[in-house]
Amino acid sequence: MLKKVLVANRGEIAVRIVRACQELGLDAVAVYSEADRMAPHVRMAQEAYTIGPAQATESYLRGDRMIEVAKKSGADSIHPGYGFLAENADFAEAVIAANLIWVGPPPQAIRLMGDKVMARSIMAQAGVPLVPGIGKSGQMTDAELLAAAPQIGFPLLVKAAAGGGGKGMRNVYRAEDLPEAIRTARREAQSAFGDDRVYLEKFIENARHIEIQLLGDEHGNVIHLGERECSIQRRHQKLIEEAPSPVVDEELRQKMGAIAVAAARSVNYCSAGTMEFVLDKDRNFYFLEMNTRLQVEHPVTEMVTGVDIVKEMLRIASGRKLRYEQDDIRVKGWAIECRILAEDPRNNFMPSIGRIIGLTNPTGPGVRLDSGIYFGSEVTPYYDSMLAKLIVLGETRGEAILRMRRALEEFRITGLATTIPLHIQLMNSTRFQAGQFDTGFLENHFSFNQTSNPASIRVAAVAATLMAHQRNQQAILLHQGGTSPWRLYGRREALDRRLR
Ligand code: MV4
Repeated sequence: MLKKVLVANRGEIAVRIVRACQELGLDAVAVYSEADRMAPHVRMAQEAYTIGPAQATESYLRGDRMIEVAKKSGADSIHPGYGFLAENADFAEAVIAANLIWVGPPPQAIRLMGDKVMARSIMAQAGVPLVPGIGKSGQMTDAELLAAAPQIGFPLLVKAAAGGGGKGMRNVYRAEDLPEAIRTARREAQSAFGDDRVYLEKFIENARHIEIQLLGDEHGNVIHLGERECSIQRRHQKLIEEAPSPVVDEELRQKMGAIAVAAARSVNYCSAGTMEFVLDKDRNFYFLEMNTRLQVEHPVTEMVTGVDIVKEMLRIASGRKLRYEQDDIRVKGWAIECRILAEDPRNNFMPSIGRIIGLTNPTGPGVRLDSGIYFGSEVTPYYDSMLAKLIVLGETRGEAILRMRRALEEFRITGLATTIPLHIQLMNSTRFQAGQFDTGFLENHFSFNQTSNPASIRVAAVAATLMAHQRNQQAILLHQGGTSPWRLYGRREALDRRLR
């Protein structure tokens, strides 16, 4: 078994990995940038080492420093978490070359799946249904792409071969717009990935985004842990995930799961991985891409299956066999995750930065909080805006929604704007409650309305009444008239803003 794991990450996921190490009796080594000296992952690990300035390129993206610290600290392994170095095949190879254990999939699997055109052809070989499309591993010229487009038909998507997660993606509804879309997609892909290869896919409109969690060991065993529904997102940033999906029944789950498992086996996949699919209105599913890492939303799967995915990754990296066979896996209950972001839903999701000057964390039955913040912590612009993930488990989807709403109302973060009010409104929305949404829901069918929280409206009404009374008293004392309704309205607005 591993003995000492370097956690090459920060924030909530670093905390999550340290916790898994602790439960397995492993020592955890934290690394931190100058902005993260006091961070929770630093305090929770057995040892911590500074790795450089706040900018990620000078710290959390420095693979050489990670390996250096692993050697210096006597760690035998590195867990990359998600983001940063997690899907960097060169880094994974360097870790292995340094005689350390890489807690993740084989570097070659990362490399193959990182090339989305390659991933398509491997999946096709394994019998996975693909969105109709066109692309080859080498460079395709603009002329070849334009010639292929009519076979696919419109609308279609121009996607970057080196992309993923929607980066460098362009929708095209008319043939005459294709040349320009190819040019901009190439330009974007070149600057983001240093690779301007693009390919075309039929655009499945009003789709749902469903993904299958996989686990494989080094002995050829691969299982799936069912699906996650990830359709509630904004600009390819997921905001809410749930497991199971309201539109996937046991039959479809087994069908998608079996296909995902067969595909993973065909590439000797091991560790944790996820196959992403789009599901169309008729519940046909098509492969999108494979993520060769632990995902942000893994907790919802943990909650409904009881499998600790991070501990399982650490065991698998130690060469152990999977502790589960497919028949051991049952989906029980309903889990929902809200990503709590330091972004202002009232102000076009502008990032909010500052110090957390008040913090009440939600607790109670069925509530899990994976958080990277603490009272007094500074939220800086250096890293992504996710502060915490609030996860609930209910017996039914209805119970999970009510529980999430309750937990969101308990959750008080003062000092910066967060997405908590937006999440409360989503939990109250009838479309969400009915499970009637697709990937366009948040941007097309939902508008954030800041006065939707009944509790704070009541608080504001009481406060405004008290204030009006006080002002009247003052007015009487000063022999002035009553408070102007306009002033009262302004005060109420200001109070409302302060309270929320
Ligand atoms: C698609 C698609 C529909 N048709 N591909 C987005 C992220 C990346 N993993 C691939 N994505 C998609 N690829 C085809 N052929 C729908 C998505 C998609 C999406 C598209 C527009 C707006 C929001 C979206 C959310 C999830 C997935």
